Amino acid sequence: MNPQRLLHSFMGAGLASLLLLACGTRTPPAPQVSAETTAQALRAFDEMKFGMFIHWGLYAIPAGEWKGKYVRGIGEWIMFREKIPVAEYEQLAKQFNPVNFNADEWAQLAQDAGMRYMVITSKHHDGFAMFDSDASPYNIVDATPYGKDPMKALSAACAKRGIKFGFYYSQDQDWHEAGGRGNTWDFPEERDPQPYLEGKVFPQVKELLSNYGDLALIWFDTPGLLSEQQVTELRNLVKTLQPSCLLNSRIGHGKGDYVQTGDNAIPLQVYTKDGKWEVPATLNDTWGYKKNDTNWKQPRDLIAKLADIVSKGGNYLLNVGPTAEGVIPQASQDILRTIGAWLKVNGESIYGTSPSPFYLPDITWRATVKPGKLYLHILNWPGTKFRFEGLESDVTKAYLLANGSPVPFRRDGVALEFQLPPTPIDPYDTVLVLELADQTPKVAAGYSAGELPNRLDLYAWTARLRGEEIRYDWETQSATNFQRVAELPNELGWYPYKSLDGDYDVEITYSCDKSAAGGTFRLAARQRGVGATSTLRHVIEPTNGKFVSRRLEGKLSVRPQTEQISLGLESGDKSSTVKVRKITLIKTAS
Ligand code: FHN
Repeated sequence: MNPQRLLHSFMGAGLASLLLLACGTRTPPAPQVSAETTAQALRAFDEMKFGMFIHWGLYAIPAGEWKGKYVRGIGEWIMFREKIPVAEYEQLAKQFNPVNFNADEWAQLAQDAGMRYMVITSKHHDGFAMFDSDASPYNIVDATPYGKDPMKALSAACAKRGIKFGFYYSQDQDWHEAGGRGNTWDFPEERDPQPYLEGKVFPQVKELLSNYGDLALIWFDTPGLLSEQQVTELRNLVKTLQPSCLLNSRIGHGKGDYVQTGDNAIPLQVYTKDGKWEVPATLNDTWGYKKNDTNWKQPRDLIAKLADIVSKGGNYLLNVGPTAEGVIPQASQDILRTIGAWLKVNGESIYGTSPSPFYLPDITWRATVKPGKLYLHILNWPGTKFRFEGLESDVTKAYLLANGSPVPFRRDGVALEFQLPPTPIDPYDTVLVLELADQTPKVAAGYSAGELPNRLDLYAWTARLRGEEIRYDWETQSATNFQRVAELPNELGWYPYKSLDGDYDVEITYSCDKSAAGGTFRLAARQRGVGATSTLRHVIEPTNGKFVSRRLEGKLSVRPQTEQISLGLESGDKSSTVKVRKITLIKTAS
């Protein structure tokens, strides 16, 4: 055992850190990282577009069930939700033996899926290190019968395939430590994060940056209450060891290199004002493995979301939750390989592209760009006539990317009318390529990504589905099953990212039969840390199963600081089967 590990086993993180500090192992001062180093790393990150997120840890053993009881919510939060004492949760380590873990299989799956980078939980909020750590004996090598470091094998397997590698690390929340945030059932006393940072976080982050080759990024999470100085120290540590390693915005205090959206939260429209961004997203309703969660998103939805995100300027980091035996669930594998098959044919329209220069009016299409080319991703087939408005550049050629077959078209002012086949040639996303006379598409006035119209449709498909019961139906293009569940209600959430500022009239388009009418929609603009800042209500009427649009009473006030516009039911499960297609925000002169 090395001296640091020895110190920890005798003294615990706090005391050991004081001693190590005194011995001079403190993090060095701000490193000089040239702007070009970061810019280059960001360009490489931007080009990759699609990555694999992996949540793997001790929580895969209970897999969503504790003492025979189903535990709601995301699987990796089971310790917190059930307030499991450290002494009890720690026992899971003695059972953790992922004998079926095969790093090459995981990396190969990422490659088959067309994912260009991988980010895996090195330590989640439960505090357990999934790598060999001298900083804490609570790690996979020292505390489990498995006794090996899977991260070594995984980083090597990714490097072999040219897949960029990065670590997730929960820096502030750590339910295993008194100085970590979150565990108030074992540690009710006031917390001092500094000894925990010095004794566990800084040394572990140093290990991650020293022992696993070049890291594309470190993915911090839930920054919480760390001070600006503490976060700066963390950033400096990373940049000193690997200047080109990117940091996500969840490091806190604006110290990240790129922006993270909320979980499963896709910006409403093209979003470029805050630099590069990424959407972390689940394949079902959990990050860590839950044995009963089979609510898998379907390839059509995921491929369309990939096109949607890339079209808006982001990267898609899509999660898998392996079992305690080390296996990625077969359903996840099948879905990912289907996405990979689509990317094999259509990858040209995703990797290395720029976002749509057009505002996105509905959910028929999304656009991506390369010099001299515009890719139109047709997500909802419009039939044989497809009218696309707003392109001024001359189109020299139009064809389907999948088979090269030419697509006839004619111009009508700033509109192009394409003659499409009656049915899509790809069940998920048929890409129409336009070769342009200009390197960069010229966009007609009123159609550019920065110019939102006075009537703005927010479709259910572009919303985050919150809760375990709510579902999206492609046939009717609507969301349904808004169950009222204490704590975790089912809702739709839209994320404007500073694109809206004003008081809006609102229409809601929904359908509802007699038996389900009578509940109340609640539409709210919410601000982080504040809650609802503006709320409108509407009593649900019977519509005989037809979609109707109804104006809500009052105006919804949305400001740049509004994080989310959410729609749920205020009362009465009886309306849970209402189908919501969209809300429309109508800007009125003030
Ligand atoms: O609390 C975590 C959660 O468990 C998961 O890791 C996600 C992934 O983005 N991040 C936090 C919540 O935002």
